[in-house]
Amino acid sequence: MSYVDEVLAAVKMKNAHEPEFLQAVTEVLESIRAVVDANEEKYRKVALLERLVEPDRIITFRVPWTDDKGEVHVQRGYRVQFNNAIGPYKGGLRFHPSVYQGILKFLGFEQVFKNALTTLPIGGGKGGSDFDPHGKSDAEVMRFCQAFMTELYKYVGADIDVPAGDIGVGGREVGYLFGQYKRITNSYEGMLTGKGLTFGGSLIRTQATGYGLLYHTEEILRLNGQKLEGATCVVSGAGNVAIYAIEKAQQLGAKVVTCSDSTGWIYDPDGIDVAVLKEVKEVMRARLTEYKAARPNAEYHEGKGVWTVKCDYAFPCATQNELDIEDAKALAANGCKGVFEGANMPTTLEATTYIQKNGMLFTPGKASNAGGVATSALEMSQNSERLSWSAEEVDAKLKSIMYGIADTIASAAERYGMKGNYVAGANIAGFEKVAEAMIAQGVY
Ligand code: NDP
Ligand code: 2IT
Repeated sequence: MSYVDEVLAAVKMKNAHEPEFLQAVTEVLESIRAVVDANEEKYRKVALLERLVEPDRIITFRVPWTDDKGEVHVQRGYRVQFNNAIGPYKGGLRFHPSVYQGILKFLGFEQVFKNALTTLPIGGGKGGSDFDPHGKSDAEVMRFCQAFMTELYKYVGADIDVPAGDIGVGGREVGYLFGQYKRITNSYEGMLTGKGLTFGGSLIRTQATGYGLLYHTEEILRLNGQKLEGATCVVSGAGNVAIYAIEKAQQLGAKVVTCSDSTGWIYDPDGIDVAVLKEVKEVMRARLTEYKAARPNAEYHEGKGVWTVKCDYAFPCATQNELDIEDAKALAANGCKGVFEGANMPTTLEATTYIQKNGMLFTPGKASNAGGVATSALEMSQNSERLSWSAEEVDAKLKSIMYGIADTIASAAERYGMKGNYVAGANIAGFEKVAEAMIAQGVY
């Protein structure tokens, strides 16, 4: 049996109850087969793959918090410190009722390769809780964040592990988490990113994942003789990534006609009004029915449906496995020419294969959504030198990193005879860097 198949079989046996983690590992190991085969002896000798698929450690803890009525609730908190071969653990915190160890292991594993692709010195980690921020008051969210950090502070630090936001964790939550860390440790350090601009945050971090996704797309389209200008696009999600992806797509001359949240979706034939969307989601924290109320020409539909809308390019920006084989077929039937992942693993393995086989461009989240964590690393640099850079400077660095990632994954795929297979290109390029660092540092 090949080394990849042996390790995959063991991973499947040991993690049978974590389907998302198995999905992420399967995608990576399958696509680095050629590299592993060419270096089998070297990698086997140090059990490289076995170490790569096992997190350095997983911390889980109890998070008790009190609601506004005085009732006490208990949530689970986690931090998965996956791999620090190339820098301190780095990756977001997710607060969502679906969070369990398997989701955070998949996200932490993806983060290792994504962070390697940024070219910046950051390892991979992820954390979060099954806490649901929907419908909670600010005071409840604050008490939850304080309780969460009261345990997490023991394991994080500017040179150890630097969390940030993800689903359900934005500027408000990062602020409360940072405040509690500072209070408990009596120190002021950049141990979190996505901070407010008055206390060490970086300009452009809020926009970075969405903007970065579009810079990346621009470059991939350029390599393939296509362009965004004049294109019709569909976006899913209505959170941090989706909002700034829509904003940048429109700045680059595309028309975005959809967005969605966990209860329904919007089709706006005139193009999504980003100012209205920001008001509904960032200020009111309301449902998309409020968007429809403000834009009578738009349609609101319950449930899922974004991928049935005719488009040139599609950007899944909500959550994992939101684009399945039926959705991929609908996109193909409607003439869609490319899918660029803003979320982490939003496309199922089956849908990814279908998209690639049907001549559409496809880039995986670990490459196309890396702008968020890259800008987090720029925030860490600014914190370390106790300076802050202008928006223009950060945006220029973000753009150059995203163009660079597009070029890197394109050339890695070509090097192994898989031109245009950006999934393979991203996994190979990320893996090569992490593997070299792990081998150089000895068995641990
Ligand atoms: P937000 O919490 O800001 O927004 C998430 C959006 O997706 C919301 O519109 C939410 O709807 C919707 N959503 C979440 N879960 C589901 C679900 N199970 N079914 C349907 N819709 C859902 O998160 P982000 O925008 O930050 O994250 C979106 C994706 O991008 C995630 O996969 C995340 O891991 C990834 N990502 C985020 C980065 C960042 O910097 N924030 C960086 C790189 C990747 P509702 O409001 O109804 O819950
Ligand atoms: O998935 C991701 O890359 C993020 N949620 C951002 C992580 C970060 O540390 O900025």
